[in-house]
Amino acid sequence: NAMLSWQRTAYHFQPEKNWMNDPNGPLYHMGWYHLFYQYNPDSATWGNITWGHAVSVDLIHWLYLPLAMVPDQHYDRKGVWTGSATILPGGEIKILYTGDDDNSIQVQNLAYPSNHSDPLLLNWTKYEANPVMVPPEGIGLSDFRDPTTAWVGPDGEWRVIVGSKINTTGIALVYHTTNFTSYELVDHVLHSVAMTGMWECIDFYPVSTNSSFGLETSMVGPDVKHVLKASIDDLTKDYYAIGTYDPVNDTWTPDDASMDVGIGLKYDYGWLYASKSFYDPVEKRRILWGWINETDTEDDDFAKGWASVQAVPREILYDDKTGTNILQQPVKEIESLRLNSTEFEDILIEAGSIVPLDIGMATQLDMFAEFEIQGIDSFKATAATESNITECIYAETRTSYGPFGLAVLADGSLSELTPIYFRVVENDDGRLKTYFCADESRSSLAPEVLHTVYGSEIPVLDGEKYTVRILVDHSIIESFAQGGRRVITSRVYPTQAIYGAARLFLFNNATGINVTASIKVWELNSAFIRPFPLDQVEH
Ligand code: DQQ
Repeated sequence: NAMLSWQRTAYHFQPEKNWMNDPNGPLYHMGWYHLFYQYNPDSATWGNITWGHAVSVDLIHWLYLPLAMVPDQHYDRKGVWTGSATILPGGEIKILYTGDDDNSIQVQNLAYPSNHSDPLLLNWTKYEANPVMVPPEGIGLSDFRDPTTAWVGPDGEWRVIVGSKINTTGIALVYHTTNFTSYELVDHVLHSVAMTGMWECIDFYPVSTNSSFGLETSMVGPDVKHVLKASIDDLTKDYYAIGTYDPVNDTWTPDDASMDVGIGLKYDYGWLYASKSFYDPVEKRRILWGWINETDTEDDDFAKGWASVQAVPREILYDDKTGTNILQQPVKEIESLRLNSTEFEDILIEAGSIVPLDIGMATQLDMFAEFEIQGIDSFKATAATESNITECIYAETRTSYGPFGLAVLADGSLSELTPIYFRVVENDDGRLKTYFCADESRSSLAPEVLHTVYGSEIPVLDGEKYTVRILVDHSIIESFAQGGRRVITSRVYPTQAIYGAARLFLFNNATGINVTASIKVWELNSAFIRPFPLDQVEH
């Protein structure tokens, strides 16, 4: 349906057509970044799941390759589900993935490249004696999936985690292996959290507390903490916590039990699910992939002929300023798409005003904005306490200190707009706290798509301005506040704010304060995402 073609993105990874979900087995090999993904080659809805495959030299421009794995064995006939890659010290690649078998039992399978010296890794061999793990006693036959990247422990054995649940408690089962073909279940879980339900797509990795490099998955040490992430099936959200890993006993303890996995922080307060990270040995960084699911209807997806995109890959770091969260930033390579830029300095946005920014094309943007509240100290004494208006509200709701921020993918008459904003609230003790929000209630005139307000409280430290980096790509808005302490991905479906009609505005809906903003906006080029010309090259 050409009527919906403007929703296609220009620099996000998505297949040419049909359905995609989780990113799988990201890895770097012989000059190429490889991305695999859950893919239905036949339709724009979930089903018949295979592993799609694409490669890139820079994480931005992608070449589609033939399907890497299809459901063709008794142990994966109902679907080649999510899995991860492990690169052994000698460079050998092992993939563990979940197969939905002939009897709809979830089992873990091993696969490896048929030819390691092929940079494109075109052909994959499934291990002849698959499956290598079956649901252990006490685990539901359909509650056992998504093996992680393996890491090696102090005893030289490899560890792999598989997500599951027992009743309503989400759990991470740990297995040991020395050869990737036989596995021993550890007699206790790595971690569990009551009432969080099935844990899908677990990710477990170290972060450095004293450097700005990412860490290889097996790294442990004094300046290392470990992030545990679970995709909470019941909520369709990726939750993480920072904690300490004991590599001898294979247990992990969150720094703050009240912010444990599934009840504390989310990677993304909008739409991002089933994410997976990998270590990039070239740039010594940890990169996160995540699936941005649709929030329109299945009929809309059939009309478009495709569903879902992958988020722009993000670099992950520990936030040593707060010590309580990770930071996520789009990989630096995205900057190679920047075209002309426009800069606005110290723009006054008076209480109750909206300021258009004359930037030309506004459907493919990268921007960085800083906001400062004017005279907050003198105002504070008289402001009414509004902390009972919780969290994120409609952007047009006026309160003492906001909302203020940017309205993106807006049309000139503001019939459609997506406000990305901050809102400051005075606590009972007189201290300020900040919310970071995205209001999708007016993103689209289409009635059938989701219209929700998302967001979270966000740490803003003494002396910091309110800062946000925003990427806009036709129907996706990814917003990273305070250096990536909180992220919101908005999946929006404008019908008016499209092509040349899309605009960008600053706004301040506070009743009591003026705000100044400085903002730099870059137009972004489109990325090349197309089939690999396999017939034209030798590989
Ligand atoms: N998607 C896969 C599963 C995983 C789920 C199936 C998460 O392996 O648990 O497509 O989105």
